[in-house]
Amino acid sequence: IQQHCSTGRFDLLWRLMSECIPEDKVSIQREIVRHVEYTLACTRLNFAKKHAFQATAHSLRDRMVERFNDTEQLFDDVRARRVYYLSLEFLMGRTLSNCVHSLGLVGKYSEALDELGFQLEELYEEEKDAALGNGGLGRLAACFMDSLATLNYPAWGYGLRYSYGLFEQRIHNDSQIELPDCWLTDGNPWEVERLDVQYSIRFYGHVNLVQVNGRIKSCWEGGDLVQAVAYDNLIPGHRTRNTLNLRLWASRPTRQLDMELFNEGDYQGALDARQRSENITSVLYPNDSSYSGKELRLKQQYFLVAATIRDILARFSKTQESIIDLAKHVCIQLNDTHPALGIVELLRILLDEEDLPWDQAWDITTNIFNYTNHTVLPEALEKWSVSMIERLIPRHMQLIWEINHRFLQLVSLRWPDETSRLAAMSIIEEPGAGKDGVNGEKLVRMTHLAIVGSKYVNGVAEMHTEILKQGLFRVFYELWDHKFQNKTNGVTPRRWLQQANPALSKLLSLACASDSWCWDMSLLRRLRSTCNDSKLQEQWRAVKRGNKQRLAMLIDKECGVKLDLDMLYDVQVKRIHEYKRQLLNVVGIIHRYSELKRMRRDAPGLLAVVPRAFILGGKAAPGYYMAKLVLKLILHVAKVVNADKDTNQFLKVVFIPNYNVKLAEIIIPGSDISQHLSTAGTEASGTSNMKFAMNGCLLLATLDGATAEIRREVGEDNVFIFGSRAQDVERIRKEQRNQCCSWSVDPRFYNALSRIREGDFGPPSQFEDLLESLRSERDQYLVGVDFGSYLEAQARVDRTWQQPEEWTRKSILCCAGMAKFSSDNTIRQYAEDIWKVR
Ligand code: B1N
Repeated sequence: IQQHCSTGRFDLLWRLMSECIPEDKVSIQREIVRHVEYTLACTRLNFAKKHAFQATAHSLRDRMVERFNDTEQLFDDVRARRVYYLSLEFLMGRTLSNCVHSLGLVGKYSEALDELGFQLEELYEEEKDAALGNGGLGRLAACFMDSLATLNYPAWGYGLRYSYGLFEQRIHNDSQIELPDCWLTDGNPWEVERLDVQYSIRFYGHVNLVQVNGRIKSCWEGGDLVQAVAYDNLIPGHRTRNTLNLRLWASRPTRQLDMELFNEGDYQGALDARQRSENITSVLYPNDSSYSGKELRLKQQYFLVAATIRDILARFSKTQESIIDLAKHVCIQLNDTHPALGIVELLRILLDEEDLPWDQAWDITTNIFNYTNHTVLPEALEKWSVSMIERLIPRHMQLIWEINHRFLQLVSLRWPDETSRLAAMSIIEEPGAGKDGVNGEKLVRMTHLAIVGSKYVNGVAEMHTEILKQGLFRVFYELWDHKFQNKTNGVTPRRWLQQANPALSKLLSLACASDSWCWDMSLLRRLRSTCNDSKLQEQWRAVKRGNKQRLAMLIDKECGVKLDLDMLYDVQVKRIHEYKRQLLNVVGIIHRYSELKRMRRDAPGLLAVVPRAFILGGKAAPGYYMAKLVLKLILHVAKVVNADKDTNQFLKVVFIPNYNVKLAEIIIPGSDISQHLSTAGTEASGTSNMKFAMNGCLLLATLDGATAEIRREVGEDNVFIFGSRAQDVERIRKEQRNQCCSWSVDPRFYNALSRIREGDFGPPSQFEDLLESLRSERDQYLVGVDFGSYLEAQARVDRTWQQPEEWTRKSILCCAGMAKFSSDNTIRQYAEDIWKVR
């Protein structure tokens, strides 16, 4: 900078720049009040809580901007190799608490606000969740950003700035209704709008061959242009000045109006076209673990990667390095296949704009991209119709054909006589090859494109990665075993322990004689030696009771149901999906209810039964009929059970509407046990299991996803496991389908179902399709097969609860053994094994 400045100007800038905003109480107050008056244009003598929140947020944003600028300066100076995390979803939740914690300013901001007449904790409640994600996949991206910043990596995230995040769920007439999530109506004090960072993104049009300097080149022209505008969301590291950026793109009408329409006098028509382009980033697709082949979704995906690759290349070009060295300086992680078109987009630019030869362009591209797979469910594997891609991004379809052609040549060299292998590995699925080929359409298999175009491919838990290598991607593993890696998911202990559970955090710091566990969770292992200590146990139970109280208050407010603090709080919160088997839980509740009724009849006196509160929450995708039926059943069962004075003190069922990040932060610390019931082999990892265990909540789970690893870390005796094993599921399914049942389904299962069929929970006709799906020859997810084993596990839970010391011991050991599942650990492994960044 000095080279480009006169000495006087440089000295002045340096002096001004070196002055950081001071961190004392009075300066904090001055900054907040300054924002009230000059940013919000309110009067500083009288402002509402809402304005206090916004001004506080602005003052913190300023501090992050300082740190971010320094961070960028440093990484430019040292020419850091940079990593980019591309995701269609970032489920960030709220920012205020995380921000003051990471800047280490909780105490000072509390004090400063106190004198201004506000409680910091009250201001937390003013903030809406940033819900730009569906569930685990989007929240993982958010946890990763936190760890990347905290571990001082040179990383950026890239995503979309949806105007509407995940819908708001309301319950009306025992059904889910969806309302738009208008999260930006009061503005967003955290983001930095970058009107100077804009790119034109092309859709449709055609590919021409043009001659340039005697060479024939492909040139994509015409069609529609849409502007991508950058919005930066700064990500503070904890206890470090390192501050990263999550850049989200919003679509805007292009600056070029259709002049022809204007000249013809069609003013309205020209403006209508502008209006249409606003739609691309308007709403998040509300599907979790399934995809919809809608053109608008494909547009979102291309829009994200086109703007992002432009932006990455613009930053790279400032380094003055040659484009040939791009892969030395840049690394990209694809969060599932959703941004996989980035591979084709970079290749296109290297070929058509940088004029590199194919082999070189392909070599650079495949050394930059890496792909994380998050699911093996067939309905979630993206396949775009060739004709749709051809129309929307014609040059990319040409390139996909060429990539596939060269790839299949490689395969046939390796296995000359195996044509079936070509069909199995092809990026293109021919009509009839899979059941998706509707109307005889050719489809692009995005998983195959992502594998072929990536340096490394990873699964998100050991078991999931094995299933990829031995099952879904077996043919690719046989070709390229070196490409496949495991990276078990993790969650950030800052948000999920320090911020969500202040009472436990305090106790942990006391018990470990250090508060560094938040950065190094292996310190929590110290608890192992004192898990039987009666004083620690007492404190531990007091903390849990406080957190249960917080949860009980939430439930009273949201559901109008009062829960006794002595009940066992049994929680299942996650997206509603058949494979997650909320049905197993509900049918189990019906069984328990029937048993209670029977016991009441047989012995009207005292009952020696563990009182349980079943607490459920989760959204159903708006078009997912079966999930909505399951929700309806939960609501009906809750209504009947809660109204029954006979059983009331032993059994309550509540459904908390609109489960989201901010509710999770209260629900998880207040849980005694949590249920993770997916049919073995279907849940890639699960991440709420990690959050629950960290907070001293026991797990009742199938051996699926990350559960086996959690069990290994916290000890076999401390997790309640049940159900069929993954390696048996396919065989059992087949036997069930063929009705050659060696699998006798527990009679208690059919008895519970007859309660539904006989109308105990409302008109049974409404649940016909549900009951039908549970007939043994159609029971795809083995609800009936696993039911007996599930009830036995629940009985073990009850017995353990009756021994409070034993329960507390397990609870402590769960928390003590979770170091492996800090996202810090996960991110370090990505950085070392995949990204090779420091
Ligand atoms: O990703 C999480 C895992 O912990 C969960 O087990 C897994 O189910 C989840 C299409 C998905 N897999 N696939 C999706 C989301 C949105 C969409 O449109 C698929 N989500 C997961 C983190 O690894």
